[in-house]
Amino acid sequence: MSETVAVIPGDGIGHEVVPAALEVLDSVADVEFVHVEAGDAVAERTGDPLPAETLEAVTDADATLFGATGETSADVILPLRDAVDSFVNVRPARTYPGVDAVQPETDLVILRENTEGVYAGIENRLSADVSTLTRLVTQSASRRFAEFACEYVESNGLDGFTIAHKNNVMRVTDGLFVDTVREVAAERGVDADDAYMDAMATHLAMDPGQYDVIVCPNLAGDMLSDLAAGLVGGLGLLPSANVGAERGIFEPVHGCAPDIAGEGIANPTATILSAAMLLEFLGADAAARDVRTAVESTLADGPRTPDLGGTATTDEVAAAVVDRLPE
Ligand code: GGG
Repeated sequence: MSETVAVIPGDGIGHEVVPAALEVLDSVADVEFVHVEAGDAVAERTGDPLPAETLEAVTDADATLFGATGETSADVILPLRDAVDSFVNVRPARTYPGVDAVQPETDLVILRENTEGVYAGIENRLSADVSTLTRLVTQSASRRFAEFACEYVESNGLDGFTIAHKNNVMRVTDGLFVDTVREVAAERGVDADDAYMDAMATHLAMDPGQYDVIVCPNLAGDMLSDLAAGLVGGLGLLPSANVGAERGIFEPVHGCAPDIAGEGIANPTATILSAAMLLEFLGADAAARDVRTAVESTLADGPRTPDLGGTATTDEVAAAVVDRLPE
C-alpha cells in the first residue's frame, strides 16, 4: 500500500492526538503523509481557516486524517466534508473490556447524513432582532444516504436500522427524509424501524442495547453520537469516518478540548480508531484489525489517560498501542 494521506491536526488537542495516531499508522502501513493546516490558529495568522493548499491536499489525497476544530468548525470541517463529497458520517460506539461504561451493553453505529439538515450553512441575520436558519433536506441526498445505510446493514449481516427523526414537528423536511429512507429500505428488503429523536435520547440513555444501527439527519447524528460516547466511557473513545464515493476524512468525534490542550494528556484512542477506519477504507483490512486489537489490549490493561481514570500521557498510550502491534 502506498497511498497518500493528508494530515490536518486542526486546533487544540488535535496537535496531540493526531501525531499519536500517525505513530500507529506509520507502524502498520506504508503511506505518504502530506501535512497541512486548518482551523483557528491558521485563521488568526493568515485570515483564512482553510487555506487553498489544504483543500488541494485533501482532494488530491486518497484519505485524510483530521484532528479537531474549535471556533472555525463551520469554515473548516463542513467545507472539507463537502470537498470529498462525504455524504455519510459513520460513528461507531461500543464498550471495551476494562473501561467503565455507564451502559456496558452499548454496541451500535450511528450513520449521520453529512451534507444537509441544519448544517447546510444557510443562515441569515435579517435584522438586529431576527436571524434565520434554513433546514435543507433533498430527496436525492436522503436516497443516496439511505442506500449507504442499507449496504452497511447488508454487509454487516444485520437485519435493519432505526431512523431517528422528528417528523411530527419538522413535517416537511423530516417527512421527506423519513419517507425516502423508508422507501429505499423497502426496495432493498431492509427492516426500517423509527423513533422520535428526543424519545430516542431517553431510550439510548436507559437501554442502548436495543439499537444496532441508528440512521439520522445531520444535527441529530452529531448530538446522539456524543450521547453514545457518554454511555461507553467518554468522547475519547469514539472514532468517525466521513465517507464519500472515492475519498474519506477520518476524525475523532470529539472537538479541540481547549481546557486540556497543551497538557499532553488527551486520550488518543478515538483518533487511533479513526486511523483504523481510514486503513479499512483504503483496503488495508488486516492492518486495521491489528490496530483495533492493539487498542483493545491497551484499554484492557495498559496505560490510561486521566479521562479514563489513569495518569498516562497521550504519547505513553500511543507507545503502548504500537508495542502491542504484531511484529
Ligand atoms: N473532530 C471533530 C470536531 O472537530 N468536532 C467539532 C465540531 O464542531 N464538529 C461538528 C461536526 O462534527 O459536524
